[in-house]
Amino acid sequence: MEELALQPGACILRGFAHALQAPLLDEIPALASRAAFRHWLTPGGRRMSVAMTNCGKVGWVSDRRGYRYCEHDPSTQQRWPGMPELFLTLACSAALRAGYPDFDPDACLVNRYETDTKLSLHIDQDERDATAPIVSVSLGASATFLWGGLQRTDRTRRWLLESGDVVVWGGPARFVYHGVAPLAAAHHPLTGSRRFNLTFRKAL
Ligand code: MD3
Ligand code: FE
Repeated sequence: MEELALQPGACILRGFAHALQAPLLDEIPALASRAAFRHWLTPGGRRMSVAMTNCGKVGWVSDRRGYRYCEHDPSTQQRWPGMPELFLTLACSAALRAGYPDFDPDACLVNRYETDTKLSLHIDQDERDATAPIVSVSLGASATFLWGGLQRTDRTRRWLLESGDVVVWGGPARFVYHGVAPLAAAHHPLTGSRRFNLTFRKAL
């Protein structure tokens, strides 16, 4: 397995989840049947093109009031589905491999991309514990990941993320601007034209 240091604190574990692609994807329909994918509104009132759901103790939500983590799904008032054991094991083993032996994620954001779906440049700053890393797992169609600097205006580099790639971001890389370029039309044997991304966070 190839391990690439993007910058201090960030590394790509290429193919780290290669053998788990199908079992990880198999968990998603059961999660989505309890907490459906939806397009959140940004605080500015725009509908996000990425469809999202969550599992774990808390889930990331967005509406006109802002971004935050909630224990309940606002569309059903139910708790989010629990994090599947396989998700947790994978996230913790990737974090360990990247130098974070004590990762204890309580939130997993599940992102779904279709052709042309994008995620604009942003930083993840709604989590309480800035010392915990974020672990991201790419599944299905490949995407061009945009990775910038600590300022929104810093130049961005592009990186192709393929199914089974895992990225761990922490330390000095924790608050870098990042995003995803519009998804190209593609065909993946397990997901068709779709891409899924799991991001594991310590939110509380
Ligand atoms: C760098 N997701 O959910 S994963 C997100 O592919 C998000 O769905 C993208 O950005 C996706 O917030 C990118 C890679 C990633 C995730 C979190 C990060 C990179 C990060 C947090 C800090 C720095
Ligand atoms: Fe992000």
